[in-house]
Formats: sequence, C-alpha cells, structure tokens
Amino acid sequence: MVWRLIGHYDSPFVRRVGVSLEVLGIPFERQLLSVFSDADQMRALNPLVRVPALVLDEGETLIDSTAILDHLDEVVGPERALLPFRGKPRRDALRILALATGLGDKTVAIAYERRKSVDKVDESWIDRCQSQQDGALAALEEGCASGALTGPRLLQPEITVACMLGYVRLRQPAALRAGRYPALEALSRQAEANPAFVACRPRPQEIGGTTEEASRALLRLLGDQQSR
Ligand SMILES: N[C@@H](CCC(=O)N[C@@H](CS)C(=O)NCC(=O)O)C(=O)O
Repeated sequence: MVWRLIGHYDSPFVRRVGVSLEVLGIPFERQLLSVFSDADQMRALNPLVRVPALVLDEGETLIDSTAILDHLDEVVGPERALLPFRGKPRRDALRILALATGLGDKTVAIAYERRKSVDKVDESWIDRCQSQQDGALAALEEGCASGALTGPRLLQPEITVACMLGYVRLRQPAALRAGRYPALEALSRQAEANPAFVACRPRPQEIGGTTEEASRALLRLLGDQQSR
C-alpha cells in the first residue's frame, strides 16, 4: 500500500511534505480532507484536527510536518536526507526552518482571525502578527542574500521557505510587497518552476472561493504581480 498524505496544498505545511516526497521520489497518494468540513474524519487521524498527516503503509499515522519530514529523512538515510545530519550546517538549517514555519504560523493566525465577523476581528493582534512576519521575512532575506539558501540541491530550508512564501502571497499578498525581498523572490521563482513544486500546486478546489478567485489566488502564489 502506498503512503497517503492528508490535506490540501493551500496549506504550506502539507505542501512542504508533498514537495519533499516528490524530491525524494517516494510514491504517495493524497486524501483531500478539510480540518473544517471533515473535522470528524480528521480527528480520527489526528486528535489535534490539523493537517498534514501521513498514513504509512502499516497503517501508522504520523502527524505534524516536522515529525513527518524527520521520518522521510530517516527512511532515505543521511546521504539523501533533506536536512544536514549534524553540527553547524544542521543548526543553521533548523534556524531557517524555525523562521519560515513561524512565518507560516503567523500567516495562518491572521487568516483565521479574518474568518471572524468584522466586528470581532482584533486588529491589534493582527498588527502584532504582521510585525512578527516582517521580522522573520527580513531575517530570511538576509540569510538568503548571504547565500544560505542557494545550494545545488533543493533541500528542506529552500523547500520550506518557498512553500511559506507561496502561502503568504496566496493569503496575505500585502506582506510581500514586490521588490522588498529580492533574494526571497528569486528563490521562490526558482522553486515554483521546479517539477516537485509544480506537482504540488494547489488545485482550485484546494484554494476555495469561486473558480475565478481560486485561479487568481494560484497566480498570486506563483508570484504574478498583476493578480494581487
Ligand atoms: N506545526 C504544524 C502546523 C500545521 C498547521 O498549522 N496546519 C493548519 C493548516 S495550514 C491546520 O491544520 N489548522 C487547523 C487548526 O489548527 O485548527 C505542522 O507543522 O504540521
């Protein structure tokens, strides 16, 4: 039985697992469950009712993208692993991942806050999340500009940063004003053209809204300036 990745690719956490599976050449299928409309089925897979989850062939289910990626690296071994095995390269990679996943967390938090009715939305909370996003983006831009993210292979830091940037552009494009983060924009452009990323583009039904809204959102994710 082939492994089953649970979740939509509009989630950057699901997408980074999908891209990693593609990069490593591990076959998998996907089950499009929503944490909102399929909450009961999701709870059976993950008591936290969150995506991603990865169901292995023995029926064991892994939850949380970091734990799933750790397993993939263990399966393929240190030569092909997407994270350096030890020492300073590993610590540096983990710092980039912390900044990138934190950026994703803050963007998800803002998206969920905006799901509330307008009179309940806490703008001061959103401001705080946005300043945290700005801090993470500035640090990632610095790391990327200094060559920390431009190795010859697509590794976990590049995969995760690019997935998070795509998600920010999808749900909160104003946070990534054109020209502000040139090194990150270049990384994202290059990653989105990679076959592993192309294979893990969210389809309209994974983005939501009307077909036209979803198509515009996908163009935004891919870096198209006109569709903002
Ligand atoms: N730390 C988790 C974060 C996953 C996450 O935030 N997933 C979101 C979708 S992007 C989710 O399932 N949200 C539902 C919820 O938290 O209620 C991971 O890396 O897997």
